[in-house]
Amino acid sequence: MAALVAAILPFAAGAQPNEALELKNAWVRALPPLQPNTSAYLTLINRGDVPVAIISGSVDVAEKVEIHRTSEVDGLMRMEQLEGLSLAPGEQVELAPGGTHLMLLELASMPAPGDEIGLCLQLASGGEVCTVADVRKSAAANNQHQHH
Ligand SMILES: [Cu+2]
Repeated sequence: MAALVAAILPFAAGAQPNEALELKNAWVRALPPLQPNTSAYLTLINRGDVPVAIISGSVDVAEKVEIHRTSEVDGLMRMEQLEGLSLAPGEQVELAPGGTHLMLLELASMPAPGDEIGLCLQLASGGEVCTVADVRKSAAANNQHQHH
């Protein structure tokens, strides 16, 4: 086993791949307080020169984070869990309502609008990228006022 590891290691000694995932505009949807789960959205940009694979996420307010995709099947909106998300160098992916999102499961308590939540994504490379997500009721920051 030791010989095998030694044989593989020098392979990594060449040009260091530059892995750089940028997280932007992260927000968490505030739902009624008794809901056990909610969702988080953000923009992912691969600023590096190698592909980036996201394999999981974590937040301090929920037991579990899953990567979900919403799609319409026979006129019904359904959520499907994804194994992960991959971004090619330069690629940008929007996680937004009605599409791909992060599902925050088994919340300790529902976050309130105005809260800030630390959100991290774990990468297949072993790295981790973190950001701060704002808590809001809806996608548009300038659309906070509900009509009566
Ligand atoms: Cu979901």
